[in-house]
Amino acid sequence: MTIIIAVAIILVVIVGSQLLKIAELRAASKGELIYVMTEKESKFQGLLLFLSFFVFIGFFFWQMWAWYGLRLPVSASEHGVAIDFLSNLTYYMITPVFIVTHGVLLWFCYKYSFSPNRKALFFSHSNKLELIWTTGPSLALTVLIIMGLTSWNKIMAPIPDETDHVLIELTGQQYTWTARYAGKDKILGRSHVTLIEGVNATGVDADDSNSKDDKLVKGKFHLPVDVPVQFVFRSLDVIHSAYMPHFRVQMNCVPGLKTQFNFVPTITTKEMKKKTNNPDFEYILLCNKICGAAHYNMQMDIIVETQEEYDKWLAEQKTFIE
Ligand SMILES: [Cu+2]
Repeated sequence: MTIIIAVAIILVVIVGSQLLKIAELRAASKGELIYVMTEKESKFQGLLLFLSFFVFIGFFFWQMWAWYGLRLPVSASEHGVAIDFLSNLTYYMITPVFIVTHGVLLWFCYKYSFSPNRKALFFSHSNKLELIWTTGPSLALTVLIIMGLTSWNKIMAPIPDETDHVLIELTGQQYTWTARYAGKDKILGRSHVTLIEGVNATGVDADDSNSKDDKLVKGKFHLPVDVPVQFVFRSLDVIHSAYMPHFRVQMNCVPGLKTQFNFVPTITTKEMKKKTNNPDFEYILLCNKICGAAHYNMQMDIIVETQEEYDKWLAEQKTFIE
């Protein structure tokens, strides 16, 4: 079957090129130039381009309609609401511009298609136009950038020590995550790659007294709802990226340095199952850098629950020394 299709395609190409040659010869015998477009042909091509605008924009809206349900559910973190707002605002601003510019571009292909009776207007400069198309986008971008920077600064500010919070270190390595809870002292013990050995897969320093109550967790980790969570990210090998889409969080995990992010989860897993009408819903931590062959499998479930449920779960986890 493959051979037949291949042969058919080759034959179509040969027939096509032969037809073209015949047309060339026919035109040459009449003294015409086949590659010079007539006004009629040009108008027709322009019309096709203009009509393609409706197909193109139609497809654009069709995609929005067809895949609307695939969007992330409502943000499950405080700062995520601001991120969603900015993202939506950007779309509301660029969509009309996108449609109008493409409409004008393709309409002009028709309106100003070749005509032997029209001389092209030489038009090199207009201060007025330059001013309009420079200040317009600049103003729009300034608004977006100022709003974005303000949100970013708020989001990226570390949690002050005096605020009650949970401290978790997430370590990425090919192809797994380890979460380390700071324990009762709320301080993560020292860790270093040179200490990685056997079960101590993330190199926690057992001699540091702050390490003694640290808890290492694999597979899934829990968060209390409405409590700020400070994350510290590390990597043991290549660059990974901690991606928690439902909380609108993504941060690179870079070997040799620590990165941070904090957020307040606002919706428990149970509530989200109801909201999304999906009894199997789970929050998830994914690696979002293509870090190697099993990258796709580098993930952890996140359970957001009430403070009591969280305390109970944490008490059951073994400390680093155990
Ligand atoms: Cu990875």
